[in-house]
Amino acid sequence: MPKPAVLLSQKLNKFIEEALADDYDLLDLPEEGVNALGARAADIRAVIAFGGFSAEQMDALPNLEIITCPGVGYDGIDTDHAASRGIFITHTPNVLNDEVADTAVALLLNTVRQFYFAEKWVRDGRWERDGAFELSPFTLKGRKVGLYGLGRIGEEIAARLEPFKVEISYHTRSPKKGVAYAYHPTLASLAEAVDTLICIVPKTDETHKTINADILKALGPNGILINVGRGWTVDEDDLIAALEAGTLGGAGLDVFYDEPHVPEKLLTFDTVSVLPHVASASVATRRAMAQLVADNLKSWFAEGRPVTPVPETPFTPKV
Ligand code: NAP
Ligand code: 8YV
Repeated sequence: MPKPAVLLSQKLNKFIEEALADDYDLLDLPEEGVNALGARAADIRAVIAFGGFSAEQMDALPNLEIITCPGVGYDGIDTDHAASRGIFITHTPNVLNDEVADTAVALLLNTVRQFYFAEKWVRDGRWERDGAFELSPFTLKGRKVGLYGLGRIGEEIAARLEPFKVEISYHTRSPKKGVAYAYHPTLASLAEAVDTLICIVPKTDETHKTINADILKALGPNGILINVGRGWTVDEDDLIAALEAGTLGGAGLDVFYDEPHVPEKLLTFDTVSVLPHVASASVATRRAMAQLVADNLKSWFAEGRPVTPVPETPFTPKV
């Protein structure tokens, strides 16, 4: 029995190849794209893709059965087209919740207390040379934190924030059962009620640039925006304008609109903390994500059922 051929559409998680090497015939996506696979295109039964896989790419692979996304966000993978072709999509929910929630809290503290700049002060020898670092203009104490998104990761962020004694509320499309935090039916009403907004919603048509000038202004001059969801959700021009005008206090960002590009202007504010999309990027968590990719493929090829399919491709057993 030949090993199933699996196409790696990009190299993001180095543990994936390690987890799949023994059981699959692994192929790299040619730089010229799927059409350059030639005769091998017909062999491919699975694709590993993060950040997108189009209908056109799927159609170049006539025997494609499953696309496994090594991340929880599977935006850019054409779910409708996959469903119409009977192609399953899987992702890696839950195994990264803790890491991403930890990062959100770290980013929040870094932003309000300017710890990056404080550490740089020491490393640059300025403590000894120039004296004490400046007082941070913001504090976490007494903040009202609004979560835009209260799913798997949002809930973990909220749980971590409880001991900080901040007031927590949230906005999602529908109220979450069994949750005591105050619910806001719109993002605008959440932003009016809080001074700190944490974004952890997926990239969808509905969430495009929803964090705009009005939302940022509502957070106010003491306001802080934290984004660990997708850069897609924030209007970066509006964010820069709000920071420049002082209508928003600061921002902590792990994700950007056009990664890896980060608008240069954002880097000029010492009330902005930036990370290169590393919320899940620890060895332990990336290994767990790679293992879940492998588990999905194993279960699919052995039993015809993936472990963690996305909701748009509801599970129907192959056998
Ligand atoms: P999840 O469990 O599906 O939660 C998504 C939450 O967003 C839910 O509470 C959902 O509630 C809400 N939501 C969805 N669409 C909305 C809308 N239009 N308006 C308001 N709320 C909306 O997903 P998750 O596992 O927590 O992950 C969330 C996202 O985080 C991922 O999709 C990914 O993009 C991002 N992420 C980023 C990193 C990183 O490295 N920075 C790592 C992991 C995940 P309702 O359905 O009730 O609206
Ligand atoms: C990673 C993510 O950057 O899971 C997501 O949606 O954005 C992050 O965990 C991604 O999985 C890269 O492998």
